[in-house]
Amino acid sequence: MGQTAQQVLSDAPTTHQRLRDWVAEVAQLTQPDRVYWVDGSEQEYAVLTDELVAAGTLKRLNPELFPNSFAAFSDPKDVARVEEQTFICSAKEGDAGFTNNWMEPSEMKTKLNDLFAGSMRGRTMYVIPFVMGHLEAKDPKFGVEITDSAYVVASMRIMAQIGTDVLRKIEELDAFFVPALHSVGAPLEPGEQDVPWPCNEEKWIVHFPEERSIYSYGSGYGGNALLGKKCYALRIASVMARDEGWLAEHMLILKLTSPEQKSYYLAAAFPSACGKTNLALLDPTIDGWKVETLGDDITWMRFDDEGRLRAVNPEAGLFGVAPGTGWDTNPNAMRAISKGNSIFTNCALTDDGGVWWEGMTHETPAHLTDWQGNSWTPEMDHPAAHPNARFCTPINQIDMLAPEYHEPDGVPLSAIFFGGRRKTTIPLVTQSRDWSHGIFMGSTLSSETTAAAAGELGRLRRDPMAMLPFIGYDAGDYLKHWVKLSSAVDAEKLPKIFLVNWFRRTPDGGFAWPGFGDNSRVVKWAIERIEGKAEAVDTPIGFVPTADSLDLDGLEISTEQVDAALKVDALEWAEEAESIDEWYRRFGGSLPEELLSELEGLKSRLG
Ligand code: OXD
Ligand code: MN
Repeated sequence: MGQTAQQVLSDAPTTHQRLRDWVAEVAQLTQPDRVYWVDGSEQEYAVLTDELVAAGTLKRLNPELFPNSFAAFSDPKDVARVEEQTFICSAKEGDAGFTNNWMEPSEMKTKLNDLFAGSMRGRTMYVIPFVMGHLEAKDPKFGVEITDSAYVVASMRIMAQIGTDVLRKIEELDAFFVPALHSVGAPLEPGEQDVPWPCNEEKWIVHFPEERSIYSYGSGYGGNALLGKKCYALRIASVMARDEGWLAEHMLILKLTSPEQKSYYLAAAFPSACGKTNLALLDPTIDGWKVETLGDDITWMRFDDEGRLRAVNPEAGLFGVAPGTGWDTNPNAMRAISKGNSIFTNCALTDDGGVWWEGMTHETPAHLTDWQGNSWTPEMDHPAAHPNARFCTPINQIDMLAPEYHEPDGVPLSAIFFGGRRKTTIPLVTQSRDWSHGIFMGSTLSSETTAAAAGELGRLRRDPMAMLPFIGYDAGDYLKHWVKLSSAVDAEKLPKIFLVNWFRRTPDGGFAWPGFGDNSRVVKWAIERIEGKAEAVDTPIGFVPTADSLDLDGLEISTEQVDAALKVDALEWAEEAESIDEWYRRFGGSLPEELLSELEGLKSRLG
């Protein structure tokens, strides 16, 4: 049936002309049965989730185990971000760079127009005003997502501030907003029965950096469909940041307080599914140190008037990888999740109406329903939860949330960590020689691939600043931006940079380092380096801890393990330098000179 453009306009609860026009235009194109403006209220959430339960998309969990929480199960072909189908359609191909897919913008617009034409038929079109970061920020970053998925609306309410308050602020400031259009690409013919997880085999995640717009078609998976997250707060925000003089990064933010009650803030970049949420919610195993969190995935940073780099988390929720998150490994996350108000996707179900995933508890339940709805027992040779199963939980349910999370201007950083998942070569921790060497470390970051993106697992790939799938423009220009932005700042005030690797193996194949809570020992060493207290060996690759300078009190770890964790192996590094050389050649001419000099410096130090 659909609403006419006039009806859509007369029902629009806003005076913001550009928004009115865009909503009417999208409704005209996509032909939904009705248009609904999301107010963000609790009551609305209750109605939407009831509807999703009735439709079979959500299953209400046992409220005694997980209050006000739901499980969703996706189509098995829609479980992760689709990087091959993710595009940066800048006006010039060179501006997208070699790390992105590109198509000529008008050609892509034609394609998208065809795909979105009638794509919401038989469905409701939801309009979600949202803000990334604080509504009271000096320059609040607004977006409006239009989607035909109520699952997306419910999840966006956890991940961002959405609804009427945001809309009023957009009107009051007559503000710019990023238009973000999403459709699962599964129109319903009259009388056609819907499926629990509508989606389309064909998927497109497209960004137009110059006009700062986002189009996502065919997928309901969070990283493809909750458009405030990767699409806006990283890809589009990285372009805004380049133009406006700040940084949008794939980082967590931690607050650390020493036994002497001195506090420090640290941001850390790791590729997807490499333990950012675990580090963000670290439970320290060393006495007297306190950890609080401000964020687990995305950090926006800018230099303040005093030349300090300040960081804010633009998100309101966690969209964490469930497998590997457990009462042993991450009790803080488990406590936050157990408070409820969460949406779980592709986890297994327990017989008493809860969710379970690999690593959640010591003992595997004797019987489960796996993420594909089949009866499951521990003898089976496939995991019960999908390896990229997710929990979506409000951040304010974290007991250890630092009060500064709520400060619009964020916190001044003392340190930045870059980390990857590497079996060899990269020591447990290396302090960079200086800021420029730290950018070099970030630019050469590498990791074995994980289940967060569709594709082969365990393949080594370079992932600059853990931003490979998220840089919204040319990667060389992005690195130039890092170099340029800090060049005018007093070097003393810059955060100290460290490269870390929790995943190195011993010669017999075991993990050299226990990881999780014991990573607090590495953080402590980094803070002591900043304070000028901890010893280090000045190696060709940077400053690596002496075995004595790491606090290993109470830790059961063999000398062989410590040696394997800290080793700088000349042969491995000769290969690494070669591989960095190859990586750098892929940038063509756009790599900053400073980084080429850093590579030359490394090679000459390695001899
Ligand atoms: C995420 C990702 O979901 O990086 O955070 O894929
Ligand atoms: Mn991420």
